[in-house]
Amino acid sequence: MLFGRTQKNPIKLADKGVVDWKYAVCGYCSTGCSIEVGLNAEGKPVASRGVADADVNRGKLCLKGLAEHEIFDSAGRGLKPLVRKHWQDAWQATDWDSATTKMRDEFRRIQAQYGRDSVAVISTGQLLTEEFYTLGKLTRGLLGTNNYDGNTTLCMASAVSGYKRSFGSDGPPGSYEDFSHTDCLIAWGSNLPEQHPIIYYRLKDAQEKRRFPMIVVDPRVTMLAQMADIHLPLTPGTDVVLQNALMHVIFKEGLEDKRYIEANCNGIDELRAEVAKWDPTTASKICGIDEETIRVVARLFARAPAAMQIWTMGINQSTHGSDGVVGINNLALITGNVGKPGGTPLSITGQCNAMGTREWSSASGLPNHRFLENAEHREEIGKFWNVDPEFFPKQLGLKQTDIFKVMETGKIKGLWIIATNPMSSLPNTVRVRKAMEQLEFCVVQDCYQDTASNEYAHLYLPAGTWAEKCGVMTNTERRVNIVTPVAVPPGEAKPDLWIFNRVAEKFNEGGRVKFPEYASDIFLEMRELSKGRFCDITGMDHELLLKHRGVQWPYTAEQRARGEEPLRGGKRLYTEDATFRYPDGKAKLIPLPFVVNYESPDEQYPYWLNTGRLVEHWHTRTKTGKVGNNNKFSPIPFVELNPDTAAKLGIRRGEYVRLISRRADAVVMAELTQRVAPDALFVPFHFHDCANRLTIALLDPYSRQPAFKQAAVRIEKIADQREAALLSKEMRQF
Ligand SMILES: Nc1nc2c(c(=O)[nH]1)N[C@H]1C(S)=C(S)[C@@H](COP(=O)(O)OP(=O)(O)OC[C@H]3O[C@@H](n4cnc5c(=O)[nH]c(N)nc54)[C@H](O)[C@@H]3O)O[C@H]1N2
Ligand SMILES: Nc1nc2c(c(=O)[nH]1)N[C@H]1C(S)=C(S)[C@@H](COP(=O)(O)OP(=O)(O)OC[C@H]3O[C@@H](n4cnc5c(=O)[nH]c(N)nc54)[C@H](O)[C@@H]3O)O[C@H]1N2
Ligand code: SF4
Ligand SMILES: [Mo]
Repeated sequence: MLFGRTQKNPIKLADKGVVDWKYAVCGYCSTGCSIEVGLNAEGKPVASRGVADADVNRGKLCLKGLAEHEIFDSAGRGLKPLVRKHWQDAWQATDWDSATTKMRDEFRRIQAQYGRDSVAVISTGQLLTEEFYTLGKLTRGLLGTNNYDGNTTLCMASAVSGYKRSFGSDGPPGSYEDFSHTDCLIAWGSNLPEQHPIIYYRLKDAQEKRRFPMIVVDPRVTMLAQMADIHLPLTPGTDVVLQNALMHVIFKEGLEDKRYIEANCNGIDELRAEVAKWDPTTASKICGIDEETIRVVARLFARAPAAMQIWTMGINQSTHGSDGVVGINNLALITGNVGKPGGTPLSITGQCNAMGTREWSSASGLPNHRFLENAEHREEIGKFWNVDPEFFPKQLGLKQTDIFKVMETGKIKGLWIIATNPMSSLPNTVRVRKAMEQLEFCVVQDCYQDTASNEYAHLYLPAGTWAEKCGVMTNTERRVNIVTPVAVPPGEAKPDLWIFNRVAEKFNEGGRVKFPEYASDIFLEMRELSKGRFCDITGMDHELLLKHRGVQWPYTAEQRARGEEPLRGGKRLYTEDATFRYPDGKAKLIPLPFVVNYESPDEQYPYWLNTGRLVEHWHTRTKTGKVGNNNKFSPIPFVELNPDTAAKLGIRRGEYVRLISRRADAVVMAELTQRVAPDALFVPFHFHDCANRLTIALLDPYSRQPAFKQAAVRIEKIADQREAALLSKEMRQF
């Protein structure tokens, strides 16, 4: 294949002998790029390419998507179910029937001895939606534990909680298309070019066509901050103060949208009373942004005909996570920037199917945003599943972060971990280890056998991954898209759906509850449950999703019958007056008082510890650590350190240093960069036994999401660099 000018050094792509291309959605981030995987004559996946006619990515992929076919055949894949008596024993191979029988017997024994909720189930944002739905039915309908949650509590919980508090329901109201209509954009704690490269491409493309100002709020000079018109490097954890000050200016200068507020919002007086206290002079002393800049940004935002806000973990992962989201919603509501083209508060989701789990997994209640607390919902789902509604708990159980705390006290004895790696990804992992050691029976269901969490398992179930399976995923903009099977799982590994169905058979006395075997049939079942609801997918089926490269919800049977173009599906929510999900149709403006309730630097631990991500790696590196073209960019755990601080401490670039927090220590390589302020450090959390040995398990009071972005540490020089290198290597064996 030739590109560019044929006369001068044309780029030549290696011919990989692709004979067939198969369709999928990327299994990494929530952007939802459409991918085609190329198979050679032997049927082996050998290439990945973006799908040109897919609206999301328009032919493009980032470096993770481009190498995604390499994960099928990567090191460490689980090939057989494994069992052992104690987690310190050697593994013994077993067969699926014995494995699932053992699982039922152990979970039932533990429940009989310690109560129904003494078994916990921890799921993820990285399965297919039909798998989530099946797991929810099995957990809520048969296993019967209320301690069922997912890693989304580490990720999107604050966004969900903030949307619910402001609008009466979860559901991001905007689309990527809004970038093409907006006149001003504020990005709160989000580093799009690295974490959502193709959403960033959509933003950049729109900005080049219609110049609009971009304001980035982030203590670190991220790649996005470098592209910003105004960068606000605020004091960590103080976003709510800045939001209050922006609203203060907007009200003081009469820039609010009075008509919109009158027609759509409750609580304006209470909000005004709180923000009256946050004049820019007072606020700037706390958030570190000077008063004049606060005024300029407030005016830019409020005067823009359409203004948009996006955010990710810089907001969600804080003790003010849910409040930060409500603050964003407040700003959007008082300026009338909800549900209109270019005017939206759009939470940028994390994992490929974090949205699918919110909609269908029942982890936060019952399917399709139904609540356990609602008797009608329990009745309706009980009837539909053929489960006695009295079997359902009447209140939501513990969130993942609380489950681990309770586990440490010995009240939870059984655990099923599915497609998540909490030994690496939870804060304060020294404590997580103690919790895991208490377990009488732990099942890990993962596509890799060599994960840190599997160290503590008694039973390991080898799963297929990504396009070794079939089903749908929902992306950040509510687009439901399909993964078709490209490869078969290796060895005796099986798709998660198959595993759930086999486990369900063991719990399903007399076959009382129906568990369809195929994803397409499960989708039809979900479709029925979505009729007339907010997330209505009655107009969709697998074929339609494939044809259109995904369709945004809501897309109803009526829309389809009318022949309405599916791509126009659900571009925006709350497009008309009084369509919010509270009974009177109005949104709530919620005042946000501010208290410092997180760890901040002091004399003993003088540096802010900020943790996050790199473009080339995915979370705990179970995948990207094994793909050469990802891992080579950063194979070693490191800390970003300001050169002035390094000079003060006598630390040179490339030297190993020890970081120490009140929890534990970590040995990392020093990378000197102006990206971080002199009193701040940034450590990527991708490496096992590194960042999360240092982080603190303080939680947001509403969402129970951890404050991964704020902790205090000190730095120590290490005299023996050879030993430090060995120590650091030991720490990254996973
Ligand atoms: N390459 C890659 N992409 C990914 C992922 C991955 O692992 N690798 N993971 C996916 C997932 S699950 C998620 S959740 C997303 C996360 O995507 P992002 O949230 O964009 O990524 P992070 O690096 O976790 O954090 C974002 C920023 O928050 C900033 N921040 C820290 N403290 C504060 C604060 O107090 N206020 C503000 N305003 N900002 C602050 C950090 O400096 C950081 O730049 O990425 C998704 N995409
Ligand atoms: N310090 C710090 N910690 C953080 C964060 C941070 O910013 N800072 N971010 C948090 C956030 S936002 C997130 S989302 C979490 C992520 O944390 P985790 O969910 O723990 O991280 P992953 O490495 O994505 O774990 C997914 C696991 O599922 C497996 N897997 C992948 N695909 C499949 C599949 O199809 N089936 C099965 N059965 N298994 C599969 C993978 O091998 C891997 O072991 O980390 C959180 N932790
Ligand atoms: S931007 Fe996200 S969805 Fe798109 S290719 Fe990269 S990792 Fe995959
Ligand atoms: Mo996440």
